Amino acid sequence: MRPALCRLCGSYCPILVTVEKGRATKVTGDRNAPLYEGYTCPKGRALPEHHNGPSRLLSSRKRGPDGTYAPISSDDAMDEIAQRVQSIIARHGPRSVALYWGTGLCTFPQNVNIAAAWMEAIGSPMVFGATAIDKPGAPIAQALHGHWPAGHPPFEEAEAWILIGLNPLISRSGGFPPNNPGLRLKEAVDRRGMKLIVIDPRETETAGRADLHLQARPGSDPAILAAMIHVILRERLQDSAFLDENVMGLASLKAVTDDFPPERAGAMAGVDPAAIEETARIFANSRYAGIGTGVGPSFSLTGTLTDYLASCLMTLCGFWSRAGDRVTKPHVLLPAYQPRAEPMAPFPAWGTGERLRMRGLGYNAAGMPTGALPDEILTEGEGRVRALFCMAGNPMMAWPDQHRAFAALKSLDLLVTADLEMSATARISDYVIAPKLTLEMPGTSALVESAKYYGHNRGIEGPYGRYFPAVVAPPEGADVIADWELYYGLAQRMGLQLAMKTAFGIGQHLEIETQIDLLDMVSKPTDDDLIALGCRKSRVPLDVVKSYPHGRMFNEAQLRVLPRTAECEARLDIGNVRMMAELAAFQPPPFGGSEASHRIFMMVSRRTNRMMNSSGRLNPKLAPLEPTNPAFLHPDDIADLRLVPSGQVEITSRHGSITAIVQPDAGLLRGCLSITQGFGGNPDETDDPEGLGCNTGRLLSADAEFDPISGIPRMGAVPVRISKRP
Ligand SMILES: Nc1nc2c(c(=O)[nH]1)N[C@H]1C(S)=C(S)[C@@H](COP(=O)(O)OP(=O)(O)OC[C@H]3O[C@@H](n4cnc5c(=O)[nH]c(N)nc54)[C@H](O)[C@@H]3O)O[C@H]1N2
Ligand SMILES: Nc1nc2c(c(=O)[nH]1)N[C@H]1C(S)=C(S)[C@@H](COP(=O)(O)OP(=O)(O)OC[C@H]3O[C@@H](n4cnc5c(=O)[nH]c(N)nc54)[C@H](O)[C@@H]3O)O[C@H]1N2
Ligand code: SF4
Ligand SMILES: [Mo]
Repeated sequence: MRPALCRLCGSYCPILVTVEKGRATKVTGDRNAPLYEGYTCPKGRALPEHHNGPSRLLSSRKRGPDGTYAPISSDDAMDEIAQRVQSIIARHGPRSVALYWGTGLCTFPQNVNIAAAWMEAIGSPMVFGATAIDKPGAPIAQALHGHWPAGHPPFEEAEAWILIGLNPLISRSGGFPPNNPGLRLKEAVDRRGMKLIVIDPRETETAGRADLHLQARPGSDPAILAAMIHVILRERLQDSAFLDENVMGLASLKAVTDDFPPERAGAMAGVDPAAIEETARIFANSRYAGIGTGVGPSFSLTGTLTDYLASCLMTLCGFWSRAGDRVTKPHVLLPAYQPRAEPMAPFPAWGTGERLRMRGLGYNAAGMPTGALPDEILTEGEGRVRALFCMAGNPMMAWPDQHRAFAALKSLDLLVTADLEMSATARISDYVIAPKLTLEMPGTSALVESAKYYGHNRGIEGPYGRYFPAVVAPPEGADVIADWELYYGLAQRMGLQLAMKTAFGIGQHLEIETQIDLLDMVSKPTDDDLIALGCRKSRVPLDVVKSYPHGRMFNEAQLRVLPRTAECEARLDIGNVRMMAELAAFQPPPFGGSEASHRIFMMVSRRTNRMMNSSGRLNPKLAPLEPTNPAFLHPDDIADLRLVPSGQVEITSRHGSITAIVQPDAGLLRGCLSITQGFGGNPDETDDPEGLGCNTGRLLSADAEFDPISGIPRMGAVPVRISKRP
């Protein structure tokens, strides 16, 4: 059995892989690895099928004139793509080439670094990622509020934890410890008596374990958080000494939240005002407490304000590590960094980079606005995107507004997708590049260390470090390349020098200067060379980390927070003008109305245990267990609408319509419809709600409503009508 990390999602669980005749045959949790206690999920345990399943591409494909796909060698594919992209650049300029990377980046983060290096070498700033249609408000809020580099105390010291639109027992996502969230929750709630408070319209797996579940209406979170601040300031529960020393903007925050007494917020959110008061008191009376935010508020278009107010709550109560405290997230594979008990000042969250041609959008702290990329492809004129490279993402399943995404991708002169299978996006691509998969590549735990840059409560706690070699070779006879090798191969053919950038921070908030490494363009580096380059300044030398095959807690790398320096003038801003104006004008989306004799429901998204977004739907171990994505409704709503469980319903928004199978969920707030994304087929394929499921992206519009900074379109709290299909 060979030790490795599962890299299907950002949790990076340690695993043991049984290898027979050169193939992975079984995956279990690795109990000898620290922090995770042998934890895995069904997706991780299905890694052998991910690698060896019948749908895996063992060679690249090229689309012929009749629309069918034929194998092509990776070298020939790179020759042809290099020629085509050069002629597109010659005619239309480098901005006509765009890159989109998706969640498969977890496999080997250097893949994106090299693809981005190629984009820089050709001179195109059009690099888009899935993070801009996920929680883009988190980094933007951090820019507006400022950052506390010393971080927060460890989770095991928290006396209360608030989860807002986040379901870590299933998503194992940031905002809660990613290492074995079930056990962390049990230890905290059952053994330590930590108070868990969940704000979610659904009684999720996590909410079922909470002390308090605020079953709020989708899109109402800012009102609840503003009322919590109201209560804390009214009852003087804030940490005034911390505020005096480190913070500005208190008067503005107080003035605006004065207008959010719990009664008003409770009416907006549909929750008991007493529960909001109780939440505020539990939070502020804790020695330390934390808040995790998920995609719920982000999709409801309140992501930036929700994350900003969550940071304000942390700051009001001074829940940040102080001089002398142990640093909760010390560096191991990241370069040495000594935090101090002082703020890093707010910085501009937008307006510093490339502008899009539409909607006033541009580069921001969350990257380029992916929600507007289809229109950059469709809109005529100079700068129009004509070629798209899609790496480890599946736009046809993931981009909001599926019909528009389809029209955009079909209109491209060149679409190159790297995917392990003929995904929905692969099925309309000119070239499909077959990649090496995760067990076929070495890796490190650097990603879980740097996750802290994407939000204060993300990433792993403690001085944990891990390296592992590839576990298996690609199947015999396969012509598969690492995702990064496509961009390296194109650069070689185009005579370009690549410079790999490794950044330690986000936007302009950099703890440590970005590292730039020129790649040898004659003799190709290996996966391990790229890892070594990225770790060349690591706090613990990579070779030392390598000598512990199951990973280790490098306690010798543990640090204490140093005191504030006399010169530090930076202050965290809890009264940002734009955020205060947005809060003052805040109104939640209308809930429970009716239109033309139809009740209006609010559609919200949920994740399922066996799929990673659209990934897993062709996995022979997982797919039969999760064949479709039912539309969940409260049983009383099912009865009111005279529907029958497992019957077909038509769901219609202002922008589109899909057919789904209805299922009861007694824990769902009445008036909501909860459904998983990433299912269904392409618009030119036959709808099959029972076999393929349905694509909720068809109910969304890319431009009807969107966040003015990140450009994320409304993807949650979407008004829909539901009717029975004959
Ligand atoms: N309607 C709706 N839309 C949504 C969401 C929603 O909840 N509702 N969620 C949004 C969110 S949060 C996100 S993050 C995005 C996700 O957007 P995407 O990342 O674009 O979508 P995924 O379905 O995660 O696609 C991952 C793809 O990568 C492939 N893959 C996996 N590993 C590798 C690898 O190592 N190499 C390569 N080349 N490919 C690999 C998988 O087969 C899969 O096709 O979708 C967003 N869109
Ligand atoms: N098993 C599994 N794990 C995954 C993924 C997966 O597809 N499957 N996807 C990965 C990805 S890309 C991401 S981004 C993360 C996401 O991880 P999470 O952020 O935990 O996402 P969800 O599990 O969809 O939980 C979102 C919750 O928000 C609630 N909600 C909806 N609207 C609102 C609102 O306006 N306010 C509040 N307070 N709640 C609301 C929903 O009911 C739902 O329970 O998970 C990652 N992990
Ligand atoms: S939670 Fe599941 S998919 Fe994510 S890393 Fe762990 S085993 Fe893999
Ligand atoms: Mo995501």
